[in-house]
Amino acid sequence: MKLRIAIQKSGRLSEESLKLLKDCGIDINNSLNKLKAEANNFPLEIFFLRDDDIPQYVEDGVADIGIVGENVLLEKNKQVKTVNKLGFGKCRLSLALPKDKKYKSIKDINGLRIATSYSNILSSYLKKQKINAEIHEISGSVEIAPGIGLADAICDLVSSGSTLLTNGLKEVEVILKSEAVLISHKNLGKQKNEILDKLLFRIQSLKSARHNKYILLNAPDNKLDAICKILPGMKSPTILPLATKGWSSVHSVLQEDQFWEIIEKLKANGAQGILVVPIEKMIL
Ligand code: PRT
Ligand code: ZN
Repeated sequence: MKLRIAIQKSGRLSEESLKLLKDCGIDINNSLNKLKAEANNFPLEIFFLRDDDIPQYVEDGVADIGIVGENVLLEKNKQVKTVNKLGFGKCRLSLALPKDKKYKSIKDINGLRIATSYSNILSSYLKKQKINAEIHEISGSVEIAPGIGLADAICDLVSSGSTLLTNGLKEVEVILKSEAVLISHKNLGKQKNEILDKLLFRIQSLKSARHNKYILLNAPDNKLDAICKILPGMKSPTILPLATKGWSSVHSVLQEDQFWEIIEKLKANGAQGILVVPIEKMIL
């Protein structure tokens, strides 16, 4: 029994999707082959598809799981389960206007023609906001629509904002924040669920590792109590005596979001020689 995963064939999510599998220790055969590949050391088959098709394939059960942007998932509105957010492919779906057009509130969108590839998401957003606008669905190069007179505004994905800038547009509302997610067919069955659980366990270890750092520091023994109170650690910090009498080395794990705050407190409490190293995998 093999689990079949659909990932984007070539595009913004391809490299990171393959890297995720690789970081999970999954070795993929001939990924250069256009449509399909197999893992050597994990019961996984990989299908390379256009991102737009992935939700449908997973709904139909042609693929068991898939990696796709939340933007595509929401737009396609297929019956699939979202299993996990993956932390890459981050972007937002936004409304943008020509930069010299006045904008105070969403009401200014009333009556405009908006070009987008996301007509479903946009129309439900406009409905919720009680805005009446005309949606022009186009499949690509949305950002040029106002310049050529096709539309007055656009609704498109933004990450750095440079595409908007070079096309003389400004972002006025964020409709959706998106990142890549792992989706699955609604009823995988026992055996496939077991394989998926194995994969999820590995993904979770990578995600925990990404959010944590390993920290090593030296401290005088009389400051150890204070320092241990500052350090959260997975259980409690490891303390090893140094060759220099009266000093110890303290090892622990820190979460990235509290990182600087804790480092400052540690320094203030006599910690020296602080080293911070990335963690590759973290099994909780
Ligand atoms: O061929 P296929 O259909 O598979 O690929 P695609 O061309 O439809 O998709 P692709 O590869 O462009 O994007 C795949 C997914 O990456 C999207 O569905 C999003 O979930 C995610 N993603 C993240 C982005 C961006 N960032 C992004 N910046 N997708 C597209 N863009 C485009 C945007 O459309 C605009 O043209 O990049 C431009 C804006 O970028 P900035 O940096 O200039 O703001
Ligand atoms: Zn696409």
